[in-house]
Amino acid sequence: MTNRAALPTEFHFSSAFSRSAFRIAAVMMTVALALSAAPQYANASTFVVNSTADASGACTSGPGGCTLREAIDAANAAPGDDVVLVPAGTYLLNFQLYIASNVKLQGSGQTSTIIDGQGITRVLYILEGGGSPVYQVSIRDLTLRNGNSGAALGGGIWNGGTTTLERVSVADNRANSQAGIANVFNGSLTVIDSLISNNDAVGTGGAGGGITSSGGNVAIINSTVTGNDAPSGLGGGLYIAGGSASIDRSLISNNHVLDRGGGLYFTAPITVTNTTISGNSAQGTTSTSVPTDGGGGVLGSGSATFANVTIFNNSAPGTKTAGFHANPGGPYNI
Ligand SMILES: [Ca+2]
Repeated sequence: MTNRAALPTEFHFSSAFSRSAFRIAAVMMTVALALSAAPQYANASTFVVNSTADASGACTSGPGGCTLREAIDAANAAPGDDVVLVPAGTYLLNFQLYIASNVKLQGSGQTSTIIDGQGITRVLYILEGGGSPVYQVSIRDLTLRNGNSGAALGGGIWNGGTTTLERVSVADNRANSQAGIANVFNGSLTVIDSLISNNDAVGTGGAGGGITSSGGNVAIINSTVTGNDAPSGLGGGLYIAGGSASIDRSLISNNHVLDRGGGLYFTAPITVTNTTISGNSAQGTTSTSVPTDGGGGVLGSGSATFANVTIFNNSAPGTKTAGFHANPGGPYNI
């Protein structure tokens, strides 16, 4: 028996016709599998980034022919829902990337695909749709870091779309206010298996170090929000000011704020479950007229449900509340 006969290709094709038929069937099967795996991108074009440079122009398939900016611009221009594949590399931006399309941005891993604003520009702007979210955006397996939007909101991400982050790091971004991610208008944000770290809202009165929402729903699932800072304002880790929010199976730790709500500050409805809030701190500087104010871990007002939440080792000075402080406005189910 020959090696060939022993291979698992023993279909014993008797003619060129049957081999062609098999190939066609195989291609159809591959297409069907691809479509079933990503039905929301069924009409997708795929743009493959092959340069770490930051340049604008046509996205072409030759060596160095498609930068990240060119791939996203191509996806914005192409009809249908598109995929941008971003291989391992550090992508230094000179200006923010602008998403105005349904797009899936797929990196190769949080530690290998790095998109870096160099401290001079916001990293990602996801266009709002005049008050309603129009773009479906999925970002997976990459890091967005070192953004700086200055006086504008959202040093890492300005989100006006319906956006999901999965296995994404949003780290070391700056803005005067709302440093890591600003969820705005009717934008909605889902954060899964991700890390929001060391983002700083550095302006006077700046609020929201990690994630801020004045928009639609924010859902944080199995993620970590840590080391974020609003050194002169409210809401070091998370600032939920509009819409609604849910936090599940997550860790909010070691965030800091000058004023109130070191880990979490909320004035909109929120549900927190199966989550640990620890090591956060608030100085409570503007709350001297309310001696128990502060909220090193959490400070909020409005409807809230906390279930199976561990709040420990947070701090605030003097008589101010270290762990959880709720202003009138509940009810609270904690
Ligand atoms: Ca498109």
